[in-house]
Amino acid sequence: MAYSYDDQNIFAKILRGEIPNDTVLETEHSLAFRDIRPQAPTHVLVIPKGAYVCYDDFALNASDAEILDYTRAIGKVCEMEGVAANGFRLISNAGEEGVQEVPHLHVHILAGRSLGRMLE
Ligand code: D5M
Repeated sequence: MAYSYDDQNIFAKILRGEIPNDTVLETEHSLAFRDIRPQAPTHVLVIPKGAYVCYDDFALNASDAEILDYTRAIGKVCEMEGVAANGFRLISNAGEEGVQEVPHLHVHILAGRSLGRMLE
């Protein structure tokens, strides 16, 4: 599916420096910052700097360098936040039924409390 990217979305504005964010990590192709409505003691969003709407858009259209950088950035934030010891959850909502609020790819890193079962 071909996605059209809305460059007025809030994460595009964060990437352009138009609104502030609580940065955790910045790499060549990725930015990680704390979620404004945290659902757990650790709640970090990791986004690619490129204009990708959601995971499949990114995975199919980004360069190898962007994909490697983004994958590693998620791992690095997990390491920096020390979430491996007690566990964590990665979530990436997409589209209407996935209830994606911001149409720029983001992975949520959630940790610091028991997150409950999502799938049966
Ligand atoms: O989740 C989008 C997430 O983005 C949601 O958890 C709130 C967060 N959000 C929205 N605006 C901001 C700003 N300005 N800074 C940090 N976090 C923000 P979704 O997966 O799209 O439903």
